[in-house]
Amino acid sequence: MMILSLLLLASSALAAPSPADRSLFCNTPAYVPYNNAVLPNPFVFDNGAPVQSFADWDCRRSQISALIQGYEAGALPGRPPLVSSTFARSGYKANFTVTAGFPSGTISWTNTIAYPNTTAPGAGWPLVIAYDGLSIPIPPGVAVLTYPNSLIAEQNSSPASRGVGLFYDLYGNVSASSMTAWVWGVSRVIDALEESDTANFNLAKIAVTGCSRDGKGTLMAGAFETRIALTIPQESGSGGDTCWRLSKYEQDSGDVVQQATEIVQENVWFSTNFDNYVYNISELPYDHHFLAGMVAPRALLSYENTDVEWLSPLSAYGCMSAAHTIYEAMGIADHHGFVQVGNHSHCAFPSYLEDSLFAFFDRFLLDEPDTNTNYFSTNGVFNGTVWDPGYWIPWATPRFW
Ligand code: MCU
Repeated sequence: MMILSLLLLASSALAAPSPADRSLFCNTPAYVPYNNAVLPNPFVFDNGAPVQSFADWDCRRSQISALIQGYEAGALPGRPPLVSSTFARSGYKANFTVTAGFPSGTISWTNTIAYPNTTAPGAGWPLVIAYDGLSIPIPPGVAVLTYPNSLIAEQNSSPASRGVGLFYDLYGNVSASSMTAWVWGVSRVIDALEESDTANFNLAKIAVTGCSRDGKGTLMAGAFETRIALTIPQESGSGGDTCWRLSKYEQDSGDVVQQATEIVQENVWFSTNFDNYVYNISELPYDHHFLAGMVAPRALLSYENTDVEWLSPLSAYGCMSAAHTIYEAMGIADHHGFVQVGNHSHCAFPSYLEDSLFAFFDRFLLDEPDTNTNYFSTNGVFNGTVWDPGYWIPWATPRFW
């Protein structure tokens, strides 16, 4: 018997791990030594081994999640034991109040919902979660839930807003930045919707959007909350769909853009740990193309505005071009859109952008799977700074499929 068990042990130790078992071998440290001025290659593991398949990417994505939390976002807590909601509807409006926390204490906040004034589809309404307030047009047949993210974590200034808001009333003095706290709150809204008999949403069809600082938060939500089908950050600028390295390059080239050294002093969107890296950006073993890549294979459509130099226009285009390689590796480049124009004020949405926006809505929220979503473009107005993809994106893109 003893010999038999020894034999069994030996043979299971020698067998190649199945894809499910491989996750057991996925190491996800929060810090890894690194130093490279150009954009890091998303297609190598922390230990330098190549990432070649969807199964590899599952592990790589977990590594990226750990790194982003470790270096700049702080730790994202999971679902607490208590999550519940109340729902009060009047006509096409409703209040959806979420309560979440522990037996020792909970927090509550009210989200407002606007329903379409037509008959609900059998599967329930597709839903857009709008950070603070909506600044894009929404096509007919989609409901909007306005999420009071600044109540969950304040974002007025640094350091005054640090640790202020409902999330911190619940968790105390933790590493999570305001943007991370907002992700947690979005996840609790979705938890509560999953358990609500009355709200009537199709939870396979959830989008999230927000502009500017709330665009940064939107990208974080799409990256960390996999129940979101479509992520639409609008003019998120630095700390959003731009890369720290490219914003530094733009600034060093003479443009006045927001970069890491400024952003950590201005507000509390990042953890205090990020202060240790803002003068040593090359030491980050990731950049924001990895953050955007965490959204894949789900849909991501970001808008940028070259009229606002502060938003770091070259950085946004370069960073999203780098993120695009992750969608290309998956064979779904058209799940990732980027549209960068000028001639409008910050967070305005000119009507000629509706083609791309509604195409993404049609395809990913409104059951029109054949819609063309190939939208990846810039007007190229980079204030004289030169974009050199061969230098910044030195990797070859693998093919997972
Ligand atoms: C683009 O988002 C921010 C930007 O990062 C800040 O530097 C600036 O103060 O505010 C922008 C914003 O949120 O505008 C509404």
